[in-house]
Amino acid sequence: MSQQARQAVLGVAVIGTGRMGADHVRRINDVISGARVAAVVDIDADRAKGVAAGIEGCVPCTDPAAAMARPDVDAVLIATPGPAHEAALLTAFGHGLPVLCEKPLTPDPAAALRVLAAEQRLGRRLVQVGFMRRYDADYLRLKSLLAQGAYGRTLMLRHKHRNAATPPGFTDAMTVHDSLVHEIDVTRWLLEEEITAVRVLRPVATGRAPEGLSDPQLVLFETAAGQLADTELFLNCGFGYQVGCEAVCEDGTARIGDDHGVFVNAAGRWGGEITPGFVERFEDAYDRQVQRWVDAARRGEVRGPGVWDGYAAAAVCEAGVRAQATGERVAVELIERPALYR
Ligand code: ISE
Repeated sequence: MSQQARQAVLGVAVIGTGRMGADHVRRINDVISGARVAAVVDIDADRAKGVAAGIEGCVPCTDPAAAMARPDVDAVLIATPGPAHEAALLTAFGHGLPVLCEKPLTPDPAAALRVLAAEQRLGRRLVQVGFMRRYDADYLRLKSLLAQGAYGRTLMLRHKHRNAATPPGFTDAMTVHDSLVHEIDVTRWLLEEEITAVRVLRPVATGRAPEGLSDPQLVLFETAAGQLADTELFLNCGFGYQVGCEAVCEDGTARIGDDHGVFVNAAGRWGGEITPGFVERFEDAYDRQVQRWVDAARRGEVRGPGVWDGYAAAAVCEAGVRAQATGERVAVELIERPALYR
């Protein structure tokens, strides 16, 4: 990117216009500053045209490579399903474009390692991975408390991750790759330690879970420093969206994620509303994530969770899926962290 382009509005190609892709197009267009949607890509040409319509100067494409080759494209936001990420990332690397890649970086560690090797060959970081909880105000507060050692050393994390219902076709492996992956990232980020082993326990399934899906599940991570982090993963709880975390430290505990919306007293009762879904719960975090990415890209920098974090998450997911299938404690295998990511 030239110095001139750095100061100008960033032209973004959004690859994939499904639920998250379309939401990011809206965000870049209506919410954040310093960027415009220069191109949208979808294998469904009509869908791409529909999303591009009404956005000044936005070109609809069906081929990611064609969009990335456009002279008005300065950066790429990848929001296709995970298996398509590797090819799009490598194409972006070929053009030297900064990327915001929705999670997962890749579905498996072998593909993540190929991306890691390609980025190392470039010798600089180009990718921010869409682990949006790192931009959520509550998680940021908890991170800062733990980093300051406000309550002494952190011994355990107790996560809860509840969704009202899973979308059709959701599998046991997806409970790890799509949902638990957030606790994997947040655990590594909050504790600044790698996860070394995973165990998964499966109690009797809720009647709300589709046939064959293990729900709820209780997951236990061990870290390199000997801390434990457990997660209640309950993806068909029926009543709404609840994500939270309690850090158990030597001199106290700190908890985030209780709903803090409007509190009502009426008709002899008190109460409030439960957030319906992750788009609403993490709206501000998504906005902040994309704004930070745009700001950094305009300065010619890449910040935030990167390819190493995406690779480490994929390695823990692989262990998690094996732990689910075997009921055993499964050790996580990681390569040594390369200098680019230290
Ligand atoms: C979804 O893909 C997300 O990223 C949400 O944050 C998570 O709560 C949900 O379980 C996933 O399916």
